[in-house]
Amino acid sequence: MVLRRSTPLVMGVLNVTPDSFSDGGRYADLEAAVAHARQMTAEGADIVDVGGESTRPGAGRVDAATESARVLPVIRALRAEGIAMSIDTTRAAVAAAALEAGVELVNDVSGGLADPDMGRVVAAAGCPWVLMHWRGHSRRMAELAVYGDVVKEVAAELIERVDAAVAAGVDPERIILDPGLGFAKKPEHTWRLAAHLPDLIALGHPVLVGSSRKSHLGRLLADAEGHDRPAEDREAATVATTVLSVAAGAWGVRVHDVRGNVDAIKVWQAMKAAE
Ligand code: PMM
Repeated sequence: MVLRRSTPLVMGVLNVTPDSFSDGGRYADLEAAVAHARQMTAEGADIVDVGGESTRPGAGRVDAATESARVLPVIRALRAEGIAMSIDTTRAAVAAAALEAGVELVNDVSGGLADPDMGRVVAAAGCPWVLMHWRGHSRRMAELAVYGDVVKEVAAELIERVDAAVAAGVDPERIILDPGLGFAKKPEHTWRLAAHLPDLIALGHPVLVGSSRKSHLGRLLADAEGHDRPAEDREAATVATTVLSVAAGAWGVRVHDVRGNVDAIKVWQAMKAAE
């Protein structure tokens, strides 16, 4: 995986958890997980993001042994097929085991806050590290969604995480930022961050955007009775956010349905090429 890219990166989500909010349970067994990763790769995913702990708002935690037991067999199987992978974890021990088993990037939704050892593990591996904006574990997320100016605060908190990563020995050239849409954010915060993506890109690092199927889309597309649109029915809206993100300069997008998003990026590229 190259960090300096001419085309946006597409990260395909592979949640090996029984309870993720949008695809929970579907890829919990090894065969199904491997088949889904193969399919995402065939559809154009540049990297498959393997996660063993749900970050669904309100979700409880699993222990490190359970998390490792979920992801490592999948990582080993995908490694054997030459599929590029990231590990979606906040735990240094899980990241270290996943790196050892063949992942090439650490995707840490806590931006290094959840585990003080993460910086050391990433620095030792010399791998890229996605630092996502985060204020606390899923159980407490809702009460932490309090901002004056969300864009300024997220930018400042991300810079703090970059400084901590660099202090731990991580190469700044290998740090990717992520606004953490939906994490300790109400829909209005998420929309504001999405609208101000260039302010985060201006911090000087590649920016990854995870908008796929998130609750701000469910709320936007609520039915006449006020029920949010279910997660699996937010695909067209997700694709729209992908186009808007890459047009605003995002380095990559993290998505569940790879095909539609890859198609959309191709449309945007064709337009760009014809300018
Ligand atoms: N969102 C989720 C999980 N991991 N990682 C990054 N870098 N950015 C995100 O926005 C993000 C993430 C939650 O979504 P899921 O339960 O569908 O995986």
